[in-house]
Amino acid sequence: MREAFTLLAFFVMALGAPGARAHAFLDHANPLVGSTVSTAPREVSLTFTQDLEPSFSSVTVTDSSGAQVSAGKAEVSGNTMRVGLKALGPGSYRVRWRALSVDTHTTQGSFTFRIRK
Ligand SMILES: [Cu+2]
Repeated sequence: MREAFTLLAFFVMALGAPGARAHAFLDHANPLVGSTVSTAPREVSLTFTQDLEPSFSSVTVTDSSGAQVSAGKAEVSGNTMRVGLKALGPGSYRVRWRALSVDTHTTQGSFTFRIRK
């Protein structure tokens, strides 16, 4: 019984701890982070661990020369953010994202993917 109470107290603390699971981190991406794909993707889509605030979340994609290849504005829906891409050739591309989660914390990061020749 004593153990059960200790365990319960631990769970309550874990659930109540602010910030413990509170930031929007990148959960997964398509194309996958660091991947090499053989077909040029038409969009990049990012899924986060928390819902995003659309007005302050963004994603841009650049080629190896730094030129922007994302087309238009990022579209946010729930915990997913996507952006269209121009027609891409073989090469390395960098995705940079910035996310404001509904708990008002900002996170940002970047990763690359490659399109095979
Ligand atoms: Cu947070």
